[in-house]
Amino acid sequence: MTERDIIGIFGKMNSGKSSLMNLLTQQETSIVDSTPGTTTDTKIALAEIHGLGPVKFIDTAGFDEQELLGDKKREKTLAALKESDLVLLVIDPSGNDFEAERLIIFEAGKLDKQLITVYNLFNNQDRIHISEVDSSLFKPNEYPGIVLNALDVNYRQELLDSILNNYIPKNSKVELLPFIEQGEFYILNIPMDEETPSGRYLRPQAMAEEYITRKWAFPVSYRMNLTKARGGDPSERERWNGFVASFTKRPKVIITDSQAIDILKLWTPSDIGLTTFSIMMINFMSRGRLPEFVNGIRALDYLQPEDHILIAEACNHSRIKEDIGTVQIPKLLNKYYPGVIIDHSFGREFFNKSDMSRCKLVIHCGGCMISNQRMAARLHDLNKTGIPITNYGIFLSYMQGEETLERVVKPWKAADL
Ligand SMILES: Nc1nc2c(ncn2[C@@H]2O[C@H](COP(=O)(O)OP(=O)(O)O)[C@@H](O)[C@H]2O)c(=O)[nH]1
Ligand code: SF4
Ligand SMILES: [Mg+2]
Repeated sequence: MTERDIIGIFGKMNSGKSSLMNLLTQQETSIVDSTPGTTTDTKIALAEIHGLGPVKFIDTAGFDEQELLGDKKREKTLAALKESDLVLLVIDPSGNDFEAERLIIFEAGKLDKQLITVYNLFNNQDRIHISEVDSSLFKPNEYPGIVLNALDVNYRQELLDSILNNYIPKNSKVELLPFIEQGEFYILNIPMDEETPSGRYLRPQAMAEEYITRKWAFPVSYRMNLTKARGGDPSERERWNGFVASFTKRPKVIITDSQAIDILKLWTPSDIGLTTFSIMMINFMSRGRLPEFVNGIRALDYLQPEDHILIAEACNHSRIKEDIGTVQIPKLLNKYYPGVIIDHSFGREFFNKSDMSRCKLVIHCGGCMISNQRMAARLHDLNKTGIPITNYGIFLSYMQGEETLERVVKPWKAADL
């Protein structure tokens, strides 16, 4: 059974939330009244949106109602916000106090919610206030929006289109490894050093192992000794060769830590596919937008000294000695693109820290710790500003040459991504 997408309607009292709910459901499911606070509770309507599927609408109490502070109503409204996959924020632009809206935006942001602003015009003249209100509440292009009159049924289709065009449904999951075939072997190359936390795999490694097993295929892990491999110690090469030769059925694809790509481009037999955990993760977190990240790498060919590059990590994990984002990638950039200026962003910060107008390329981590929504928002912002984005795995592969890049992308192309 597919789960219903939950669309919550939020805003100040009398902003037109219940009217919007009625517009969406075309029924009198909510009580609409001009006496403040009529929607004493959250109201629910189940509906089917053509092109989206089954949805649950939640009409909520005004965020600014006096009694909301600290009482059950407030809890209910916050619970509705938590539950919502999409927040419709209804704003009457004629007002002069937007604290309630600010609070909703803040809470929705904390929860990584998708949000669409709905400016509800009680009066056509109110239109002139929209841009001022909008710039006081949001960063440019932060969220998509629509302007309408909630009582006018002619806006119904426009509103539905805005939802269909902007909302990423929760059921549109992509496959983690779309090329996995039942009954086949897959090698997970997991180099470990003293600093690798014990007792668990990293999230992408654990996800890959679980996914392959679930697909009735066989994940087999190899702990590569990178120091020995890079140092030319023949014992590591022999151990690897022995491992690969031990399969009675050839493994289909090797999924490696991106850091080991320099070794695996040389050590992977030509009949076995090769890709990296970081590439797998960025495709999954961006819901199948790997081609954008692959195209993004071309920006390297046009780099000039003084150009800025942003290395973005989506979480604040503890940094190890030979950290990819802060040590290895900067080293390669400085070597092959002397004079470029490297900026970093960690965790939730992204746009703020470095000056995006100067930025010529973003190199993003696998993004395993952020939500699909936040990743979509990042891509949306970059697309608007025309800044290309690539990824750690793609970058490290490209640094090994065009052929290696082609090779790590091939399993995904074969899966017709
Ligand atoms: N003229 C006009 N009145 C509206 C509009 N939207 C809502 N109203 C009226 O404003 C009042 C409050 O609307 P309601 O939907 O109950 O607001 P809520 O408190 O946010 O749920 C009702 O009398 C609605 O008929 C609109 O776009 N134009
Ligand atoms: S979010 Fe990025 S930096 Fe953090 S663990 Fe995942 S891939 Fe690494
Ligand atoms: Mg209401």
